Amino acid sequence: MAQSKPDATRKPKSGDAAAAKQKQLDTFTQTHEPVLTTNQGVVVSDDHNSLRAGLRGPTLLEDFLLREKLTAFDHERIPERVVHARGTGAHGYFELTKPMGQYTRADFLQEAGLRTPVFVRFSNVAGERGSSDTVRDLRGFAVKFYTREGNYDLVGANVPVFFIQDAIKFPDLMHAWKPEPHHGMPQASSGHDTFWDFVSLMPETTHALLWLMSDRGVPRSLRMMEGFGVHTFRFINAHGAAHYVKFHWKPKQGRHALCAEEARKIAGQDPDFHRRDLWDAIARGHCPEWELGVQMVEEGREQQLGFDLLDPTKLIPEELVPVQVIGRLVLNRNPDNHFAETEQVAFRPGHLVPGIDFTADPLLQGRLFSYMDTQLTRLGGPNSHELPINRSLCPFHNYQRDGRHRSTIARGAVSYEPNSLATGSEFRVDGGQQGFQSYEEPLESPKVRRRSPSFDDHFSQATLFWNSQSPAEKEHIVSAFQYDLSRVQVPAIRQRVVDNLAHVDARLARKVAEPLALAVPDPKAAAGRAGFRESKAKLAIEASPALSMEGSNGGIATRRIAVLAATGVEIGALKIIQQALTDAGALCCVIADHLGVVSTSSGQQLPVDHCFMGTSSVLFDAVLVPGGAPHAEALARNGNAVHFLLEAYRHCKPICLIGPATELLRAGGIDVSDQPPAGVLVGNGDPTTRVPLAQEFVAAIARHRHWARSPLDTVPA
Ligand code: HDE
Repeated sequence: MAQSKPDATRKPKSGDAAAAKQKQLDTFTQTHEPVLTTNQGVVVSDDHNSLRAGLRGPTLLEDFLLREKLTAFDHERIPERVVHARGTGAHGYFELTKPMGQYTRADFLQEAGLRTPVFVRFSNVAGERGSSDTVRDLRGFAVKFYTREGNYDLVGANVPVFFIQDAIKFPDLMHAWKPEPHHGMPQASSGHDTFWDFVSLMPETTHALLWLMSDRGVPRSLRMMEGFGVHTFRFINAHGAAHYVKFHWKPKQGRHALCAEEARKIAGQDPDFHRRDLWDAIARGHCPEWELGVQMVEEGREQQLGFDLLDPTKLIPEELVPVQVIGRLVLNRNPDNHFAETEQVAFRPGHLVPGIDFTADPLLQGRLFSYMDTQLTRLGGPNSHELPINRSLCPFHNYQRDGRHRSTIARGAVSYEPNSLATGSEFRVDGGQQGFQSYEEPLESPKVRRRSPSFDDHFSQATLFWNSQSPAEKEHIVSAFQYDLSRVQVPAIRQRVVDNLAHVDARLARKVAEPLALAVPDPKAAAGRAGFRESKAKLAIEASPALSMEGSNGGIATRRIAVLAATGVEIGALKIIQQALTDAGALCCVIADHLGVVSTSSGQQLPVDHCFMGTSSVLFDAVLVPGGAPHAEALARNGNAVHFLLEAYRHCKPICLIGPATELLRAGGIDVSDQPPAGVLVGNGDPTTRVPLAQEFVAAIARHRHWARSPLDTVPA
């Protein structure tokens, strides 16, 4: 961070004295042992005992060692974020691949190959800081670019639309979603009365609700999520010409989800599942990567889209305006300290660089106020830009002064502009050549507290999203609505939801209503309600394949494969398959009844990574059970092993069984002797089939889940 420039009115060269003091300190530090000290540098001689009046007497108030340590501890916590409290972050870089000078003058978007350092924080919206990673929720996807022209924050999400159109409803949405205020329950869940009460009375939430209830709400990994800037922004080039722009992050790892039931179980088994996954991948050198894509619309052409670009409940279908890839984001370094970096990072949609500007999206406009405002409380004042994680890498200097936690020492008498006293060293205001300039948008209209009728269409894009899902994805949406609504106590709320859904798709509404003891969904009932606005909007296209995650394949690197083993396991086929999996970057873990080793059929010792007691199939992407009669019989008699496999089966994971290992599935009532179900591979132990089987297994894992498996309701897991 730049210090203030030296002031010409200052007489003694105190900078030299400061440098000399620093040098003295450095020499002192280098020549001293790294011993435990107080914050004042006093060496601590005993860190186990407080100062007492006698061996068995009371503690003395004068014990400044004890008081300093306890005080620091007592104040370790700062208020958590009011939303997006639970998060995890990583460092990396953004590399431009396509120069964008024609559209924007932003410096970091000019030169192909230029790398800009970034810090990214992923977050859950509703849960508190100690809640679980995998609960159904939207995810924040916030990127801070430390550009040469200052920090640029793209504070986005893993869905391209939001629930509400106007910032004035944000506190209501979040009050309804977060734990109910009288008893503080439920934690981090949308499945409760106040959430569904609010959203059912606000039909503009319908499109985002479909995204939340879809597989997007339960990502397999933060690394396997798309990201979106949500709002429409502007690119402005050096001539002042503007294009509307929407931002997309496309994961190289593919787009994948958990099963809803699996996500709920993981929440108990490993509440840190997503943050652990991100941390481990980076630590093992599998650096996650996303492409940055932009959809650009010329000023004036927005009228032809059939919806309002300023409405944050709408997306631009990629089939109407293609996404152009302009760069890549790579996360390659875990934070050194969760608090100092991930917790103290402060993102603001208002952090812009020249060449990028806002639009009048009324949700975005509200965000421009809210972030700085909340950070004043959370980070304790107006100086959070001085925290190392928030500091711009380029110099910054101005006449802002003082305030809590100010650490820059500003020198001299001058703290105002214009001035004549800091001659030769004043911070001159750039005449506009390099500086940020707002887009000169013509505005001439009356002041109103009303919405534009172009915001009235609440359903057509929800229908587009529904139409674009695969049959399995549609089933998941239906059951997610059913799960949440089955937890809603007031029947009238449930009824309102399905009546609204009838405006999206009649079949969707009927299917959701089926097990919920509701009347047949009635679109007319919804249309008659206060706040409901009819719209005659028509879909420009019937379906948008880009909105489905089905078929997305990012390879199997970092996938976790469970290998179940007991005494007598044959390792011939196991070794070949394990090698193929490891070569493709997957991680194989041997799981047995006990830790230590398992004796193989050839008398070797197979090291065990986990025992059944300490892990669960929901923490793995696929299961392999090698051959060997005594081993298969022992596993088939072991309830934990059978449950492990059945659960993986129920969650549609790839399974590879060799020889007698099929007995394990049979023990759970699933016979694979005729036609193995989708994603279940059966090897006969013949050595010539090992390599093709290994390849098939790799391909099955890359396809992620095999939803065509049914019936699943009868599987006892
Ligand atoms: Fe936020 N949002 N938000 N939001 N938001 C916050 O700022 C807010 C919205 C998003 O990792 C808060 O510093 C309002 C949309 C992310 O630190 C708060 C409105 C999108 C993060 C806030 C919105 C987001 C936040 C809480 C409606 C997707 C976490 C702590 C006008 C594009 C950033 C903080 C991080 C955080 C307000 C709507 C994304 C309270 C008023 C839409 C990723 O200021």
